[in-house]
Amino acid sequence: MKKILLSAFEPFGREKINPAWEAVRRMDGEGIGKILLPVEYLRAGKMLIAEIRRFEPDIVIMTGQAGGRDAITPETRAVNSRNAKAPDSAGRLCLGEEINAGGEAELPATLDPSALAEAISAEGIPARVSLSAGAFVCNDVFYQALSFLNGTGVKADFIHLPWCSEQAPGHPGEFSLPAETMAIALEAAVRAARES
Ligand code: PCA
Repeated sequence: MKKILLSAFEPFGREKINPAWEAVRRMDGEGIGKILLPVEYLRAGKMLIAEIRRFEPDIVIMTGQAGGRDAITPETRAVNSRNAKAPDSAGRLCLGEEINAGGEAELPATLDPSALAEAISAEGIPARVSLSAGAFVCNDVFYQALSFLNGTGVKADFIHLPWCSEQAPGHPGEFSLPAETMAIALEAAVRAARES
């Protein structure tokens, strides 16, 4: 059974929960590892890499909140940039700097995002491939993980999740899904990743 490490983030900004952790914490089963990361540039990626070294997964699926999206969105690539209007949870503001000075401008997901999106859609849950993971902490972790895993054969992708139902009252008119549904989506993604 292929080992899979799932990562998620703590709540950030004004949110009290993060849909990514709400989904990941519901995941169970043989060969599943989980890690909760702080929303901090650099440190979150270092923590994930330390856990990859310890757990030795075959596959890494990172997850994060993308409030306002109307589907579950496996990402196609990470970019070599930190650029967001909001500071991270440690108060660090990055308005355009490279993650790895002189590194590749972008790194492709090594798990096929289309296969993940198809597996989630097959459960009747809205899913589509995303072309941008942004340039905040999610992308930062994604880029660091792909760099670290380059050449190891360990496959990885990042999945962004919409608001979950508990957050919906704070975001009227925006799309949301129950956390249980997001967990079903992640289970489908895990199965597809193991088959790939
Ligand atoms: N979403 C943010 C960072 C943490 C999270 O869950 C992002 O998309 O970068």
